[in-house]
Amino acid sequence: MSSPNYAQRAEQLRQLLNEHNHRYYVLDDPSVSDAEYDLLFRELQSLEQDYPELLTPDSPTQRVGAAPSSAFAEVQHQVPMLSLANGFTEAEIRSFYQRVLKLLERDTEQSVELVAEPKLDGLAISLRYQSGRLVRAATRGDGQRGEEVTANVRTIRAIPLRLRGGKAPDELEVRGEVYMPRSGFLAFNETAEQRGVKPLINPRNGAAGSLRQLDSSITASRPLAFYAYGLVIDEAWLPDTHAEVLKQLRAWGLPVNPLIKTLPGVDACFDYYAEINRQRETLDYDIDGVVYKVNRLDWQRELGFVSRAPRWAIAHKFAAEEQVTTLEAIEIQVGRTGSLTPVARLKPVFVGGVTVTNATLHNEAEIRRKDVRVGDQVIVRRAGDVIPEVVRSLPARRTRELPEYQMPSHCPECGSPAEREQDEAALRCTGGLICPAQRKRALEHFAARGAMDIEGLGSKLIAQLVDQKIVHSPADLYDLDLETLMNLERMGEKSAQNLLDELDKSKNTTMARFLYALGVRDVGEVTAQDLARAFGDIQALRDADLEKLEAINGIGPIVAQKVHAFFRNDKNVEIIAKLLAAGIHWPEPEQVDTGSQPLSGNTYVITGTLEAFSRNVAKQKLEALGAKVTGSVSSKTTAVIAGAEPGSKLTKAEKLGVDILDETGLAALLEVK
Ligand code: 5U1
Repeated sequence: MSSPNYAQRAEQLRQLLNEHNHRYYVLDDPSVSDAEYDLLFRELQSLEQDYPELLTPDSPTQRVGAAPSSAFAEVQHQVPMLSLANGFTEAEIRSFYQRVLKLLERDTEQSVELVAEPKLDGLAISLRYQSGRLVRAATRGDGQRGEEVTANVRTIRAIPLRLRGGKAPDELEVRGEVYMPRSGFLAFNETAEQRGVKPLINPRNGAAGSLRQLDSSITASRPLAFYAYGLVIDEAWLPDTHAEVLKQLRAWGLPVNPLIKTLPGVDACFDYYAEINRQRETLDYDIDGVVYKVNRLDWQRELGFVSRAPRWAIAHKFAAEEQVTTLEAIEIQVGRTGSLTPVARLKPVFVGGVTVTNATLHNEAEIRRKDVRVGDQVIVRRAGDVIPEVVRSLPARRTRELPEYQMPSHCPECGSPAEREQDEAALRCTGGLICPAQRKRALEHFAARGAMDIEGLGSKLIAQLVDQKIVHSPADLYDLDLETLMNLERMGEKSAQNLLDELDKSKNTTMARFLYALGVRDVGEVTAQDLARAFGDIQALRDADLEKLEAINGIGPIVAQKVHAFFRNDKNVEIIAKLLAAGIHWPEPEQVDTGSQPLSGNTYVITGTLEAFSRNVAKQKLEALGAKVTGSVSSKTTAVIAGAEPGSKLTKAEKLGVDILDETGLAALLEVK
């Protein structure tokens, strides 16, 4: 063959192999045997070896993996990877649907079409395609930032390296689940021992472990597959419904689960759920429930999100796995904010794919309600990744009288009295930071991944630092030196130096991470981001009064109160000052939206249908001017904006004497700029 002919043959082989992959993974309709596929594959491989100029990055031969990398780079998701709210019962799903109807201001008799999908127990992944080519793959991570696993994902044959159909926009991200088929998992484990490799624990662990290999040739040897379920794309490209998105993904050559179905409303969900549950054992992949999504994308946008979960979707989970075991003891765990949580120490039992030895008992009221006593036979439940819990005891199996469990009157760690705060189920240690357990938990939280991300500062090391009275507060961490660290157990010079380097590295952070790391009660990662975005610097946040805090999107009165109190505590202020003096810093804020904007401090509620734009767009416009837009009317609401056919919010506003604006009023408001 002449050289142009070799080029032609290589292109032909690439197309043939891609076609066979597509038929096998996407259409589930292979047209050649594995041996025939291998023959074509080897022909292309040998051509590329002889004529390296023929090799293209998206050649099917390039799925075999590359040289080991030393670590995964962190990537920021341009659009966060969301999680899903869960429901277990029919009532919970109906209440999700009622909420959707209410937020969309539709009558209870009207319906909203839903798309129902099996919920895979795999690993969420985001695939970026540029000009139709796979350029980046990232894990979900904390939803905001994940790990770059492109080299590994390229080895998964179900994922096209090049989109089919030629009609894709320049930039798009596909969201979906990487999973290990059960058949692949079983086949891998069957020969694992004789190949001298460790068997995989379960398909989910197998998928996660395979994707996190530094050597992608190991990933290539693992049986992984993929189903796409979402798309991040410029809005102009989007069709009207989620069902059409899935159709488009399929047309681009991405595998989409064939069991996905569009349903007319909530009633059909339960038949779908029962049917998928019936099929569950016969599927070649693990699922832990089904997902329902509002089909219309404009309604999805209107419904928006709470925290990190969309209001337009819910996971309907299958009943968790349960087992019976013996409760050997109840121990008390002291949390970061002093909460005393009873923990069951159990005779080891295998539930939901893992061995469980501890399970939460939540609080004293739950122990009474479940009638759980030390020595009892108890039912333990584990659902997905959730912490195992004791469901109830089996009193009929008691062979002797067992005493009721009494919660301690004092903290088992520091001896301070335990108290119950008003309206709270949890008992709390009143020792504050005198309590070594609270101090340890606070330091663990400070060092955690979503917070200051100090690698190497784990709970064992923190325990030593606190017990030896070397570290009292997070600020003391930045005073540590090589000599002090080297005197600790299991600490050589290299690990000590690594920790100092990590501490140094952690000083370059973001305000949101820093705020989250401080461990203010009820301030999770999302709230910390809201606060950071609104204030931009610590001094402005410290100076904020309750009213200003409550005016921030996402901050309610309870959280505002906690934040306010935290910054009025001298000890906290002193620790923050010391941390900042140690060199903790973050980039200058890009945009500060409090106080300085025309509608700052104002709260609006929108009801009914607006003519000029959707409620969601109106909300965005108001927020851009510094206003807060909420879903319920109170005496603090500045005004209710009422469009056509307003809902009960208008009646409530009238009752409370809250101002009411029509669309003209809204237009005037938006012109205040
Ligand atoms: N099938 C399916 N799984 N799953 C998981 N769809 C789906 N959608 C998700 C997640 C977390 O999230 C979107 C609703 C944002």
